[in-house]
Parts: sequence; structure tokens; C-alpha cells
Amino acid sequence: MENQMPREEGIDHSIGLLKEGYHFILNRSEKLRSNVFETRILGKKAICMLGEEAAQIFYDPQKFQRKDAAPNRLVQTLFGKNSVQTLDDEEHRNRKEMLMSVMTEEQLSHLFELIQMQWEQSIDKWSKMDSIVFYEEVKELLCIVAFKWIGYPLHEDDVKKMTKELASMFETAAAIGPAHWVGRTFRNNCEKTIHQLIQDTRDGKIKFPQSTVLHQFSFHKDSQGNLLDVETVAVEIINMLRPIVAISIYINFSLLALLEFPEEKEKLRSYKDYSKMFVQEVRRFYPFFPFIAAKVKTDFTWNGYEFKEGTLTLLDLYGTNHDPVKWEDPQKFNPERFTYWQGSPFSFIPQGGGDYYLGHRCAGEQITVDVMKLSLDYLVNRMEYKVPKQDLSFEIDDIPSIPKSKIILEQIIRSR
Ligand code: HEM
Ligand code: MYR
Repeated sequence: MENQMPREEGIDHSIGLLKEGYHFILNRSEKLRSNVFETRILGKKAICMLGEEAAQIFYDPQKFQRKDAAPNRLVQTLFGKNSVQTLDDEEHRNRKEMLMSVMTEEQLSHLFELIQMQWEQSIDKWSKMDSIVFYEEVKELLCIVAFKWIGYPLHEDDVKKMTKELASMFETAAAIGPAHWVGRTFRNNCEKTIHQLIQDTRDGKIKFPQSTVLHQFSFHKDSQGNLLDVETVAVEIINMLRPIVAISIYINFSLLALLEFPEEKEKLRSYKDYSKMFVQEVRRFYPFFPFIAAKVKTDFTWNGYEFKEGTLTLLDLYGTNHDPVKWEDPQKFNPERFTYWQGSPFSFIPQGGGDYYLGHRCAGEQITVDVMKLSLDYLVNRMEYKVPKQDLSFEIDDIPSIPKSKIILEQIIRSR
């Protein structure tokens, strides 16, 4: 028996989606009393879903595909053309294997050491300054580390430029108007720089150790045994660099949580395992990646509702992490909720759900958690700072949402 899916009336809600941001799906889902509903986006019928059960079907590759799903504005800024995010089946499997092959314990501990070194250098630098804008500084810190990690340390003079280019990709993905076009230009410039690097690697003009990400990706072969084209390798190298810089958003929110909930600092100092729970709660509670897009692969029925082939479908990540069915008091910041959390690949999905290898779940989730934990240790135990009066508020309708002042810190010193 098929039922009519709850529907939002109106000609088109694309602008509403960008303007209402993180609450767009959650608000309508509450109003229509349904975790799945129909609306109109980009001039066409679209389905929005949230919650654990919805996430589970969204990640079923028989039901949904990524090809032709992501809006062009996202491909031109955040993803890049022909990126892993837009692939399905065998092509996805081969590409994802390449990406996951650099997520080894060795590579992760190398990255960890680089982050630690950079935090030490940054604290030295900051302690000589009157004040810093924390978000801007952390983006640079992460950009320096990201390039070192792929095997190509940046020249000092290029740090600001590369940070700007990489950050603009996630800062402007959902922007409307000129800001979005600036983002496109920055992506094009960045791709050109990385193309050259890969071409020089392949031509043997620059030699990178075999273990480096640059070497691994430059010489990776697709399932037909061919090297990927240079443009695609550049897109995937950027798929490592850009999101490492994007961890700055979460590190900034970690600091905000310490300021908004000062009692947390003591718990972090007293309990050994608390930082893992704190980091999980930062990723659950604060907004970052709002929703992901796929298209219905073939007609199917779920919970009595018809899903028609080709229909654009959005899975609400933020809404799933705030679903009152799974999360008690979801609007409360409470790391202790993770004490007895059993784990689920589909209910806690700030970086996507399902399986890392078989599906599209974020390739860098482990990196994100590790880098956040180390950075939190610096913020809680290894440095002291003053926080002048400023506007720390953030808007739930901005994508991405960043505290207004970007967090100004003064009188930074190393903890004794
Ligand atoms: C995919 C979020 C950090 C690499 C994704 C997805 C989300 C996400 C929501 C899409 C999942 C899907 O389509 O089903 C985040 C957030 C991060 C972050 C919020 C915090 C900064 C990272 C890091 C890396 C990374 C540090 C790598 C160093 C990737 C890649 C994909 C991906 C390559 C595509 C996977 C695929 O399509 O199979 N991420 N991510 N991300 N992420 Fe992340
Ligand atoms: C990354 O760089 O991959 C990590 C996080 C990026 C978050 C980007 C937030 C804006 C994305 C808009 C999504 C619209 C989906 C249809």
C-alpha cells in the first residue's frame, strides 16, 4: 500500500534552504510530523529525510546514487569535478580505496606529530602578539600541517594564499552571489597549483618518498589499470588538504564550548576519557555539514512512501544528530551522554554514516577526532589566555556557521 508522502506546499524552497540553514529540514519535519517529506528544490520535486532509519536507507547503494546528485555550485566549490563524492559502484570503490590507503596508523601518527609541532610553534608566535583571531590562526596552522603531511611543505610566503584558497571552498559552498564566485575562482587557482605539483611528480622533476600522499595518489591506478588524469588527482589531493583546514571550524567550536560551559574544563582535567566524549559532543551539538544529497537509483517503497527514480533526496546530518527520538534533550551540550553510548553507524553522523570503504562516509573522520583531541589538550592544559568582551554568538542559518568574533584571544602564554 502506498501513501502520499507528507508534502510542503510552494513552488520552490531552494532559497529557503540556503537562508534557513541547519534548521530547514528539522523545522519542516516537526511541522509535518514526519521524518520524511516532499518539497521542491532547484525547481524540482525533492525528498528530505532525517533520523537513524532514514540514514540507513540513504546509504543503501541499491536505493541511492551520488552521480548527478550534488548541485553544480557544490561541485564547483567544495567537491571538485569527478571527485569521489560524485562516484558510485566500482569507480567509487577504487577511488575510496586510494583515499583510505593513506589513513594508516603510521600516517595518522605522522600527522599527529606534525600537528603537535605546529601547535608548539604557534603558541610561541602567539605569545609575542597582543591578540589573535583564533579561527584565522588555526586555519593557517592546519594548512601548514596539511601540506607537510601530503609531502610538500609550503614556503612561508604561500601559507596565507593557500589557506585562503582552501578555506574559501567550504566557506563559500553555500554562499549566494559574489562570495560564491570568489570561492569558485579560489578553487580554480588552487587546482592549477596542485596540477603542476602532480605533473612535476609524474615527470620526475620533484621526487617525493613513496610513502607520501602526493606520491601515492599521483601513481594510483584505476580499475582498468590506468593512471588517473592529473585534474582528478588534484581534486583528490584537495580532498585531503581542504578538510584538514576545515577542522578549524570544530576546534573553534571546542573553544567556544569551553567558554560557554566553563565547568567542562575541570571535567576535562580530571577524567582521562572525557576528551573523547567532549569531542563527540562538539561534533554532535554544533552545526557544520548540514545535509548530503543523493538521487533515487531505482523506484522503491519505504514505510509506505514511494521513492521515484531520479528524485533528489537530502539526508539531514545536523537534524539526525539532534533527533529527539535518539538523543535525550538534544539541544543540551552534554558530553556525558556518550558515556554509555553503544555506537551506531546511522544515528550519530556529523561526517556521514555507514561504512568507510563500501560507502561515502567521511574518509577523514579518525583524523578529525584525533586532531580535535590534541587541540583540545592544548586549549585546556597547555596554554593560558584571556578572552576579551566580544560577540561569540553564531547563527543557525549561516552555512557554515562561525562565531561572529571568530574568537579573539589575548595574553597567550604557555601553561607552567
Ligand atoms: C566525506 C564531513 C573532515 C575527507 C564527508 C562527508 C561528510 C564529511 C558529511 C560526506 C559523507 C557522505 O557523502 O555520505 C566532514 C567534516 C569534517 C571532515 C564535518 C571536519 C572537518 C575530513 C578530513 C578528511 C576528509 C579531515 C581528510 C583528510 C573526506 C573525503 C570524503 C568525505 C575524501 C568523501 C568520501 C566519499 O565520498 O566516499 N566528510 N569531513 N574529511 N570526507 Fe570529510
Ligand atoms: C570538507 O571540507 O569536506 C569538510 C567540511 C565541509 C563543510 C561544508 C559546509 C557547506 C556545505 C553545503 C552543503 C550543501 C549540501 C547539498
